[in-house]
Amino acid sequence: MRKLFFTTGSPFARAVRIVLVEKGLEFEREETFTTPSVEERAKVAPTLQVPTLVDGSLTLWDSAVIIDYLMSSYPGASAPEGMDPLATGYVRATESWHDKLVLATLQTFGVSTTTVSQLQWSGIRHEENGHAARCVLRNQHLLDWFEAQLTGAGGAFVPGVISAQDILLTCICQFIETRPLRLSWRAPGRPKLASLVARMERRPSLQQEPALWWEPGVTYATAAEVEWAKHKTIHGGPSFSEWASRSAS
Ligand SMILES: N[C@@H](CCC(=O)N[C@@H](CS)C(=O)NCC(=O)O)C(=O)O
Repeated sequence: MRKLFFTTGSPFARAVRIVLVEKGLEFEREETFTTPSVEERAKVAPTLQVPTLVDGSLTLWDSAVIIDYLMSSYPGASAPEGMDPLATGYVRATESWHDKLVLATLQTFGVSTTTVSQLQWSGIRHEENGHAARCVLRNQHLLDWFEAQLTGAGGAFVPGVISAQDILLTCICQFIETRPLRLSWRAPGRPKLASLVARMERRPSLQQEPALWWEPGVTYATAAEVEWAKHKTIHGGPSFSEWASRSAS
């Protein structure tokens, strides 16, 4: 049986979980809520990071490699009724450099975002730290660039299908939205991005594998964030942005 090692909140792992569901592939969940010891993690990947997929004799880490592997190795499953099918490949043969550039830039967006989150765990708020503040600014430049790459009013990286790029961008945007990071991906100048996320949210695979919230040992929280966290569980409860807008009105 194939097995996925992942941490509950990871947007990278969520993209992999969604591709597994889209492909109709069963998998065993090796999920951790807290950060295991270096020794434990080193058994799973030399990066000390997950997701890692074990499929038969193959062990792969890094979401980009895993998603490429899944999309290239397994036949497509039928799309949910009335919805676009999953793309047949990780990148298009005719647009491979552009598609790879978008995927690499999405990785940078994911790392920039999880860095802000990881620093918060350690009590370092982006408002008070030069590196984290630069990650926040980088994100705004990246989001504008992604908006420019999306095509059609509905917003898609690859017309007519759900691509790995669509999945990754949605996972990172929803990661931002479900946490008290004081970040935003929404802006009036990004209508295609808003359409993409809204469309993806309706897809059964994203609902089956929701954005999960878990941050071990949070030390940074404001009173509002602590109050919000009381209503939040790993598998449910309001996102921070929903909570903040409800409390403001
Ligand atoms: N480039 C990697 C990033 C994976 C990653 O950052 N994983 C985080 C969870 S979101 C992790 O395992 N962090 C633990 C650590 O860095 O020690 C991928 O796409 O899989």
